[in-house]
Amino acid sequence: MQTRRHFMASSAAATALLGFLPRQAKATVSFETLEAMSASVQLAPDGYPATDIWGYGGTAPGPILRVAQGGRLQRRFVNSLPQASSIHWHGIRIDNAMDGVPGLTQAAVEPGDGFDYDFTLPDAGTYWYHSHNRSAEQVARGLHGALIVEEGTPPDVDREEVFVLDDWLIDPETGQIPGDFESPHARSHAGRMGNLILTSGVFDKTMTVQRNERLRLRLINAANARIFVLGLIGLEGWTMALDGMPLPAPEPLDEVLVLGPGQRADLIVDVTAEEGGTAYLARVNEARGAPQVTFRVRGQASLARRGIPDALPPNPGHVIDLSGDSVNLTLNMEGGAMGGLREAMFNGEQVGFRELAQANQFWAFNGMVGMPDSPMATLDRGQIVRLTISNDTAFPHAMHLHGMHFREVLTDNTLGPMRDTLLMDSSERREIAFAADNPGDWLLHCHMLSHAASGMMTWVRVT
Ligand SMILES: [Cu+2]
Repeated sequence: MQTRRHFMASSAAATALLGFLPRQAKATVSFETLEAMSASVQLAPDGYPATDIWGYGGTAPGPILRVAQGGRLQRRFVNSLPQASSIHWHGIRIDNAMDGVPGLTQAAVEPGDGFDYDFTLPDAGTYWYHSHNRSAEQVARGLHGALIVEEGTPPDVDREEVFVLDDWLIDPETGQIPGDFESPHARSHAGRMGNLILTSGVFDKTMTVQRNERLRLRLINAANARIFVLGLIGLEGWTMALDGMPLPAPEPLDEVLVLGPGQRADLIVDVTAEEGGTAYLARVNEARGAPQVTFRVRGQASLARRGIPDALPPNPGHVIDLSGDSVNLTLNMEGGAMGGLREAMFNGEQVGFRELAQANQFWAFNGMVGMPDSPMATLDRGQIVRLTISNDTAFPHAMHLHGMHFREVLTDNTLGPMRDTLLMDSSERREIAFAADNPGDWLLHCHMLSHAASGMMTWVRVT
């Protein structure tokens, strides 16, 4: 007869076995991992020291993730960093639980822990993923990468290139990233600017192309604060999509393309420079212009250029109809150096600007500094929201809404392109409209990451 002791021992063994087996079983179907880890990489030009970074898979930017439109992205995020972290999937119309915002949609993933990200991707386009914990530090250390959602029928081009634009702050003597991620000056002014501008982790990115070759360029501004002002030299083309979303018709790019932090653009360009010549994607706001990407033209792809490309197929849904009822909201941005902010609510108390500065906080949304406990608005699912944003500060800001794209309401009451990040100049007042059609708690913040860390953060709830 089985003794009680024997029974307990064997049931404990059985429990242990049961506890063990499912984990084993799960491991065989587990997601591919995306591991955030330390690594040493050569970012600076040859002759300079290598740089210690934090990167997904040990590279910066991380691996390009590609998924078919309507498909599913499944990754086990493994945090091998010395800090807690999370991944935000920027611009994705995502299940709220997968949005990667610690304290709002999930707990930060502690060192040594993991988190399974699993979501569908309804919209084709150029997106990106990045850390959303201590992001002013973690994104600057390299935790970002491209997320490409491919159309069922891709446009007719000869090749595609993904260019992640970033600026790194590197000590040229040591090659290392200075640890002053909470610099009061960066926080209170334009944000943390780098001294080494890279394209997909490469200094002076150069590639060989052919005359009349047609390229699709997917540009992503992954910088903490830098605004890229870009132009084409020896290339001619069109803006096809902004922030992932196709424009109704290709827009000739004959002036500059401005990309604020977090923003993306899809271009189709033809190489028009002569054989043996050089073409550039260039930063045209710098003295005499500076090459972002250099294209050496060798040979000829065809005798003549092709015609104007067809528009990219529109993404499904995204209806913003202003003819019916709407909820009207306002967001006043105040603070920063030379901003004249006298006082604001911080941690439940009204405090003066000097006291805020001592707490290393500088910015307010509607008189409130930092992430409020309650949402700035609770919206019924499906409501149309019109949000007027006033930038009463001396600096530009890149306002990013999670979970839903918006369109700008232009002065003639027409709607601008669909975006997820709006770059606003100092003293501007702009209106955006969106359909609150994705339930959950969604962040609305400045994508100058030092600004987000020092006050510019709020959220809306869609019920
Ligand atoms: Cu800002």
